[in-house]
Amino acid sequence: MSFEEKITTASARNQSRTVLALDLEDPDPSRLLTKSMDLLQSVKDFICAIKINRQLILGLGLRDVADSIIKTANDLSLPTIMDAKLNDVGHTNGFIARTYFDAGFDAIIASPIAGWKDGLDRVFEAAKPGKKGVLLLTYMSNPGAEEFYSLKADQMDGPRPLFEILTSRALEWKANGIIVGATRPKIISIERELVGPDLPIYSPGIGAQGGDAKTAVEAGASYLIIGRAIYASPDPKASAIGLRVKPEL
Ligand code: 3DU
Repeated sequence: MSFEEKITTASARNQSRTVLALDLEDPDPSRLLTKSMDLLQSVKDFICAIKINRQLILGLGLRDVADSIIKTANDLSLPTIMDAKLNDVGHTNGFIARTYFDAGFDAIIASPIAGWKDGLDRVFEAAKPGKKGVLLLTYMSNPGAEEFYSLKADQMDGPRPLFEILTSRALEWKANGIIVGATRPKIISIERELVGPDLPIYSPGIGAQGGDAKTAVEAGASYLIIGRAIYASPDPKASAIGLRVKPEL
């Protein structure tokens, strides 16, 4: 099954658009692993995918993440996304992407800023054989993101904001999704208009960063990336249920 088939199936099964950001912290690796696995077990029926970033890889090591979290996710039929925010030249991008895919990740997040030639091309090449997904960051959720993503750049048809150019490239390069902060519902609507109805938009920044789940979906988000609003809640399971936005909305 491709990454897209896996996430669509899990989303329909669990009636959820939530991608759990498993960003727990603990200086003790064995406690970190236990906390992560416990959290996963408590919310598994209310999410459609798991996103892991370098924070957890640094704490546990790739092998342990693969043997525990990715294995459990596979058993639960939940796809895993590696938030590598890849942004390098081709050969290291390719190596890093292949290493994560070989460890079992179903998709990877990259920044489109490196451009195609000898940059992003290698990430897409690495994704092809295993039908893995490539998600591209087109507008971040933090306040400082405006400094660059909204900058206007001259194009053949006049000046356009950088985020619109990145979004056009994501379509051209056949990315499996784009990432736009939930803190900016207006930008989500503009990007939805640009990409049409089919390309999934993943939206982080719900709760702790001020974004709202329903507003983001109404603006055009397909999936919601949620971390602290679930794992830092006194009752993660109840929060995961409360933040669930059903796929048909
Ligand atoms: O704010 P939260 O705790 O829900 O975490 C959001 C997650 O999404 C976190 O893993 C972060 O690395 C990721 N993310 C953003 O927050 C903002 C972006 O623009 C892209 C990814």
